[in-house]
Formats: sequence, C-alpha cells, structure tokens
Amino acid sequence: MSSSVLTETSIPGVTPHARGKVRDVYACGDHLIFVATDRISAFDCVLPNGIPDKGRVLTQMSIFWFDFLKDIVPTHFVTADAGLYPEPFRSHRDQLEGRSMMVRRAKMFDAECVARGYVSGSGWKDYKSTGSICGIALPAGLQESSRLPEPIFTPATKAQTGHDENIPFETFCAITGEMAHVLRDLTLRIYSTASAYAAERGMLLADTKFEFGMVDGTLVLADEVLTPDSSRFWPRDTYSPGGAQKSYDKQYVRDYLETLDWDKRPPAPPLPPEVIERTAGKYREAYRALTGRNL
Ligand code: Q0Z
Repeated sequence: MSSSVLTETSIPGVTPHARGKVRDVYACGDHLIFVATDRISAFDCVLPNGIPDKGRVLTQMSIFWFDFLKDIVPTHFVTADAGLYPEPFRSHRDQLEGRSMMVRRAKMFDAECVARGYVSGSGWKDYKSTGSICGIALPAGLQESSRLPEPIFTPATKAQTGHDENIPFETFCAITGEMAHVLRDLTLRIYSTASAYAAERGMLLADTKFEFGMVDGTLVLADEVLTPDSSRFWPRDTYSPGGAQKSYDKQYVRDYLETLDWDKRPPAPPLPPEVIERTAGKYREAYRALTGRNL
C-alpha cells in the first residue's frame, strides 16, 4: 500500500469539481470522488508539507463511521475500492487507493449541522459574550471546555471564505425548510451514538460537524464524518476544563508555528521533519484509538 505523501491530486484531462483546504473532489456523473490529500492546515493556512498517511487516516476513519452509523442514517458512501471507479479514475488508482471514496452526488443542505457536548471554539466565544450558543441559553458559570448539561445543536452557515457563522435554529429553519427538525434530531442522535462509542475508547467527542443532503428524495449523511478535521476529540485522561484542551492531531504543528515569528498569513513556513513525523503519529494513534485497527 502506498505511503508516500500526496499534497496535490492530478487526473489528466479532468478538472476537479472542487478543492478544499485538504480534499479534492472530482465529479463523475451521478457520483463524486472525494480524495483526501495529505495536506494539513493550521491557523487557517495550508502548510507547505504534507503529513504521511493523513489522507488515508481521514478517509478510513470516515468509512469506519459510515459503517458504524448505517443503521441510524443512510449515507452518501458507495465504495472506496478504486478498482470499481469509472475511468479515467480507475487507471489512476495508485493515487486514489486508500485515500478516496466514491459517493452519491447529493443536493446539499446549505447549512452545517453541529452538535456540541462541551463548550469550545466558537461555542466558547459565543458563550463568553452572550451567555448562550446559537441562541440556546446555558447555565451561568461554565468554563472553557466544560461539559454541557446536555448536548446541543448549534448550526452554522457555510462560509466560502473566512469562518462559519453560528446561527439560531430559526435561521437554520429558514435555510433547510421542512427538514430542519429531522436534521437537528439526527445530528444529536448521531452525536450521542458516536460519543458513547468514543467514550468506551477513552476519547471525549467535544463537538462535531455534519453535512446532509438529499439523494432521490432520501436524506443522507454526506461529506466526511467524525474525523479530526470535522470534530474535536479529546483524550479523556488529560481532560481538564478551565482552558482550551490540546488538539489531538495538530498540537505539535501549532506549538511549532507559535515558536516562529510568522504572522499567520500565507505563505506558511515549512515544518521540520520531526514535527511532521510526530503529527503523522498522532493521526495514526487517533485511528487506532477509535477503530482498534492499524492503518
Ligand atoms: C460536499 C466540500 C470538499 C470542497 C459539496 N455527496 C455530495 N454531493 C454533493 N456535494 C457534496 C457532497 Cl458530499 C459536497 N462539500 C464539501 C468538500 C471540498 C467542499 F472536499 N461540498
């Protein structure tokens, strides 16, 4: 299996349908092929180095969860066997195998479905300034990273550039229409199921973001799910509310970048080999912690 670092995909004669910070998406008829590269971002910048195995870890983790969740919600997942992809993708399977998946093309809901069980990130920012998150009133006296009395649904708009913006449920209803309540209930149900599983494996699932879409009149869970790029996982044994928790995956990268006098605007500086290797180790460790499997 290929373990070389891939930071750019290229399929001759095919233009990507979309490129994200980390993933490249190709259109093929009714399907899309998502390719997780080994790119990594920090402080909203894509770094010049790739992280070995990161794309494979994120893809295999999403696939693990799609399977785990399949009795709760249908998903957009079709296959990750690149030998089954249509041409010209099948001929380039060396580039794609292990780090890609073919999915049903969905009509996406134009809002992110976020569940939070802990106060962190933009949730902590909102709580500090308003005492609530997405208009949901919360008890006074919560600290950064405190566990919430119960998980909450905190939808956000998808910003093309810049940061996603937390929105009240009422705004979410205006965007998603009659499916709004179903999306909220499913988001919280998936969060509870996944966080109970993660807890058995020594991990806290602080929050996670889902994207849903419709395929032939059926609601499907789409995009990537429950990866370190879409979720905050915290090791239970070092959890300590009252401050930010260390990022499971990117801490070495952030810590290193903070030692430089880089202004956090592109271009980002290169990472030393030991930061790259230790970060790769964290991704492999996260995969093993959650799935019990090695890559
Ligand atoms: C996912 C995104 C990425 C850029 C659209 N099954 C689907 N059908 C149609 N559209 C999508 C999906 Cl998952 C879809 N995104 C998010 C991912 C790069 C944007 F890798 N946008």
